[in-house]
Amino acid sequence: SHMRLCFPPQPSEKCGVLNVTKITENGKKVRKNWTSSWTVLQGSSLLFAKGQGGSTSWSYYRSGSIPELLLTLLSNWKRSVKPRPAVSYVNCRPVQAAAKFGSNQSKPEFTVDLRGGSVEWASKEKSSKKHVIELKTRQGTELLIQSEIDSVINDWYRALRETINTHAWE
Ligand code: I3S
Repeated sequence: SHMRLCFPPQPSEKCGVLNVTKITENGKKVRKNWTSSWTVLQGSSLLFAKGQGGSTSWSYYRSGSIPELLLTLLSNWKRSVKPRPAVSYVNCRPVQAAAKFGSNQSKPEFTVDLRGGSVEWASKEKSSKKHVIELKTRQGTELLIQSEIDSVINDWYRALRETINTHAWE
C-alpha cells in the first residue's frame, strides 16, 4: 500500500517519485536515460530532482508548497518516527527525499514549462514499459514519465492534462 499525505486540496500542485527520461531536447533526439526522480508539479511548472533511487512504494504527496511539505513531514517524523522507528519506518523515506530536495545534494535537475505543451499515453514504439506518459513542451522537449503503480500514473496523467488545459492560453 502507498502512503499518501493530503493537504488542503490544490489540484495543480503535486509531488511524488516517478521514472523519467528525456527523449528529445530542443527538438533533437537524445539517448534515453531512465532515472527515478522526485517530481513536483507547481502551477504550470514541472520540476525534477534525482530521487532516492527506485523507491516507488510510497506514492505521492500533495502540498501547498515545498516548505510546507517539509515542515509537515518533519513534524510527522519527529512525532512518530523517532519514538517508534520500527513501526513508522515508511514515514522516514519522504522526509529524506524532501530534505534532499531542499538541500544542495539534489537541486532540481530540470524544469519544464507545461504551457502550450501536450500530454498523451505513449505508444508501444516509444517504450516497452507499462504506464508511460509522453509529455511534449512548446520548447521542443519530449519526456517519458512512468510509474509501475497505475493509480499513481493515472493521477499524474489527469493532473498534467488539467494543468495543460488550464494554462494553455496564457
Ligand atoms: O527506445 P529504446 O532505445 O529501446 O530504449 C531503451 C534503451 O534506452 C535502453 O538502454 P540502452 O540505451 O543501453 O539500449 C534502456 O535500458 C531501456 O530501458 C529503454 O527502453 P524502454 O522500453 O525501457 O523505454
